[in-house]
Amino acid sequence: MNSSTIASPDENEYFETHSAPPNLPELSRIVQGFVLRHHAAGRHVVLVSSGGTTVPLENQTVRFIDNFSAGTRGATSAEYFLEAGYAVVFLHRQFSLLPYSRHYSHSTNCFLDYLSEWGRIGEDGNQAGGDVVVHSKYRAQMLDVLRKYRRAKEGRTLLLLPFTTVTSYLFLLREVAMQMQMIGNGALFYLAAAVSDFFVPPDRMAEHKIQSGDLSGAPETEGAKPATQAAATTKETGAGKKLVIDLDPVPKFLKRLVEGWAPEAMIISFKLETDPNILLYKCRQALERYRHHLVIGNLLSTRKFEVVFVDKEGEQWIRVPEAKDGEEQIEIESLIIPEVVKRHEIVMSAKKDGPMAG
Ligand code: 9Z3
Repeated sequence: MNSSTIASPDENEYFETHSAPPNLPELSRIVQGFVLRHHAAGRHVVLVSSGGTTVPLENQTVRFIDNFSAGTRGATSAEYFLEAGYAVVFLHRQFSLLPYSRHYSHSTNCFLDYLSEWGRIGEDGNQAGGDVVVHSKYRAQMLDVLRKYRRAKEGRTLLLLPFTTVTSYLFLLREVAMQMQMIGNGALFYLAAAVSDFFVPPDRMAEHKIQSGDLSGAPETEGAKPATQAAATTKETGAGKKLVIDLDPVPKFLKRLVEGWAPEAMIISFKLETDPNILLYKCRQALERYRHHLVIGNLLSTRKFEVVFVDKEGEQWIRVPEAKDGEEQIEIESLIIPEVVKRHEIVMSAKKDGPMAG
């Protein structure tokens, strides 16, 4: 199916009125090569999206709205997919957590705390000809991470694609999905990124930094939108200026992904809530609305300890067992990924055996 045949006016308008990332054609070629190479080697390919998207309030962006996500879910999941033999396209918010380096980059330790000095003490009492080594306490764990990282690097099984804004995320998602179409249901989408639901349309976007102070007497700003047109405006309240933001809804791209961009792939989305009473309802609603394979629900406060898989058969909770004394808690992704892989295999074999086979 060609995506353009089912594109809604909203979707078309979004892509027509926003600029694609300038390096999109080059990235597209890189993704194509990556997908083809791994498919030829008999590997499945998963797109893992990770981190939050931003919504700029100004063209020359000083202020923006962000979505919560450190990238832990995505980066950790990517590691377990690589362990399970998948090639991973890691579509992530720039500077959020990355597979492997996540163990050191965002820890409460400074990375220098993992290191110690080793060497000879010179005559002046200072270290002379010394070396920097990993602190013995961290050596075994770091060696394990290093070996996995090297394996991914040597096999070129991890492709990093950064985004910042919701627009760059959507252009990249569409492009990668189109390239992954060639591997049919060997493609898996694991959408853990926290994607903005609202945006500022380009025709209502301020060019320059929105001013909170008094500008009377200042030279006129080139490209300024009249207050009536701008999506973000300041209003005098008497007790100071108020910022009023009027955002449009982002078109429902998950629907486009399922129906047009990657109709044969297995698609998994995440649903984040804070109110436990509505989590299951919202997961079922998403499944009903987009008709994809699986929604993984999680609550902000317990996301590292429990998630719920919701599909058309029902729901299944996955919980991290309590750690015994002195033991480290296991990562919930070490339970999520094997379950996802199992379900992907079922989807792939069902298609093989189905009426369309052959
Ligand atoms: C998630 O629910 C992720 O699991 C988290 C991961 C963002 C909670 P961290 O990166 O957090 O480990 O800190 N992602 C989906 C979030 C989202 O915005 N989903 C939309 C929704 O819930 C649908 S695409 O409506």
